[in-house]
Amino acid sequence: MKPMLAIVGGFLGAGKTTLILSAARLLGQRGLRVAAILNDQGDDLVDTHYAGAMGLACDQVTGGCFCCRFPDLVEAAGRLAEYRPDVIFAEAVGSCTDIVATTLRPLLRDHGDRFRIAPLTVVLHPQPAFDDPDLDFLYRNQLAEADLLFERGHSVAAWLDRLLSGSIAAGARTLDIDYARYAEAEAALAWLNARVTAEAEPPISAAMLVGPLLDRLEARIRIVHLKLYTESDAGYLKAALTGNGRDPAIEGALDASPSGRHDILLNLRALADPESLRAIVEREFAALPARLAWRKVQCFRPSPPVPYQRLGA
Ligand SMILES: Nc1nc2c(ncn2[C@@H]2O[C@H](COP(=O)(O)OP(=O)(O)OP(=O)(O)O)[C@@H](O)[C@H]2O)c(=O)[nH]1
Ligand SMILES: [Mg+2]
Repeated sequence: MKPMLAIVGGFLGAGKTTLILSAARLLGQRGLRVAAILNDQGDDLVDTHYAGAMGLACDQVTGGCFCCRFPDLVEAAGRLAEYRPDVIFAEAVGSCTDIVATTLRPLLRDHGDRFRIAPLTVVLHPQPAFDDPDLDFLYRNQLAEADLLFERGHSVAAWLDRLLSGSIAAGARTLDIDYARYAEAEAALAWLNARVTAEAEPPISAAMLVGPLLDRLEARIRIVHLKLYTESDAGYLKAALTGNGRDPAIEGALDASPSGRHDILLNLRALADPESLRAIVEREFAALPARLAWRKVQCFRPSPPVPYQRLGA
């Protein structure tokens, strides 16, 4: 049986990874094997670490979205097919749209012999609308091309049943989208991915490290999605903020004991220019009661989308 390849799109922080992980658990209970492809403009992805830590077979496409890195997507799916999964979920970059024309239809045309191509799911963002015109543009286009919508709080099992039923057409709606406007909207965002080691003497708990850091970053940055994943000998902690003034979502060992070393992975998407974003992040990290070693920092604006191919209406 060919594995089903199911693309899950939706805005930054909408809940794509959360949905994929819940779906993987449910399918696992039904005796099915699941794998996932995560996708981002940069590398060092919190989502991949997290999904891997949850025991999911994962691969990733980095350095651009599925549309611009189409051959990488096909390769990643081919690698995962070796695990003989029943379903491969592929999470698109949260600022990406026009997925039907650039990814789903080419998959249907050229790779339908290896994969059963599922309808495009778009996860609704908990915020019904964005007051920023660039974010609004991206989000509206994402919704317009969905074959299936998933909304938080609704039944994951019911969504899966529809996804797997074969009764919903895949790639039914293509967009008529202005790529110059699309590029401009994405360029309003800045991406920052950092890997930092913090050594604290006396040892400090992850919660004591992360809590004040989130407060300080939130006060200075227009956050679209901030994900922070920290590991120490006391366990892991994942914190996420999907906007300013919201409560962070925390998972993992919030009550973990103090530790002398924390390996931190930060993925931050913000309405900002990359240079100021990086300066703010470095300044606020420097205020931590710990000695820092910056292992890697990437900070950039997404480059204009140039699809590998496009099969319009
Ligand atoms: N309460 C609740 N929180 C959710 C749900 N889905 C996602 N979240 C939270 O929303 C935040 C963002 O979820 P993710 O699944 O990381 O979102 P994403 O779409 O994968 O984000 P990007 O990969 O950055 O585009 C996380 O902190 C989740 O815990 C949900 O169904 N209910
Ligand atoms: Mg994600």
